[in-house]
Amino acid sequence: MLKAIIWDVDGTLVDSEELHRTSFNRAFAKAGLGWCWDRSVYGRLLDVAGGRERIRHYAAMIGKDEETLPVSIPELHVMKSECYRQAVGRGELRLRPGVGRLLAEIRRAGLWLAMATSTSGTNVLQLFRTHLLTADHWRTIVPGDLVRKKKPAPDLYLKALKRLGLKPSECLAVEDSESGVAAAWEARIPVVATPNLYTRDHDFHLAVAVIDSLEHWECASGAGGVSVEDLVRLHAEGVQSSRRVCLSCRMVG
Ligand code: XBP
Ligand code: MG
Repeated sequence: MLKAIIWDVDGTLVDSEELHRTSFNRAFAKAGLGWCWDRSVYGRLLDVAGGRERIRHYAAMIGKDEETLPVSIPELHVMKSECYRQAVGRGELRLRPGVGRLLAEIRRAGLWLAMATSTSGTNVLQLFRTHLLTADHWRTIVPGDLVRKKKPAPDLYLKALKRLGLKPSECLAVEDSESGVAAAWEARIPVVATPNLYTRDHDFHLAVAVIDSLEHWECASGAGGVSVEDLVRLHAEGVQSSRRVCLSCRMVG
C-alpha cells in the first residue's frame, strides 16, 4: 500500500538548476575567480550532487589546487547559496508545472509528503519563506547537510524512511536525475523519473516510469495531467526497468 511520496527538490519540485547555475557564476565573479559555467558545462557537472562537491570537482577538473584559490571552497559555496536564496527571495523561482496541483491531490488522498534533497536545509526553508511550498504539508524533510554521502548514495532516502517509519515498498520517490533515481533505487524505493532540460539525456533504466511532464501528457488516446491515481498505479506496478510509460494508453515508448 502506498503511504508516502518522497520528492526530490532541485529539478523536480522546483525548476531550480538554472538559478543554481547563475548563482554559482555570481559567486565566482564576486570572488574574482573568472570561472563561468555555461549550460553545457553545468549539465555535465550535475552528475556531482551537492554544490560544494560540484565546485571541488570542477576545480580538480581544471587542475586548480584549492589552496591557491582566493577564497576557500566552503566560503565560495556559502557565497553561492546566499546569491541563490536572494534570487528565490526576488521571486525568480517557480514550482515545476503540475507540481502544485499534484501535491494538493496527494494530500487530499491522505498520503504523506516527504523530501530527500542534496541541497541545504536553509535553501529548502527559503522555499517556505517565499510561499512556494508550505512547511506543515511535509511529514519529513531530509536535506543534504544532514547526511555524509549525497546522491547517488541512498543515505538521504534511508533517513527519510527511518523518520517516516515506513518500508521502502510503502513509498514512491519522484526524481529528475540519474543520480537521484539511483539513490532511491539503492534504498529499494520505487521511483518515477521526471526529467528536465538538464537531465533529459540521463539514464533512467532503474525508474518505474519516465514522465516527461507532470502537467501534461498527451498521446493518441488522450491527454491530461499526472494524477495521484496514476502515481498509485505506477507504484503498484512496482519496478520494471527502462520503459517510457504513457499514462493513458500504457504504450511503452
Ligand atoms: C540537486 C543538487 C544540489 C543543487 C545545488 O539537489 O545536487 O546540489 O544542484 O544546491 P536535489 P546546493 O537532490 O534536490 O536534486 O548548492 O545547495 O548543494
Ligand atoms: Mg534533482
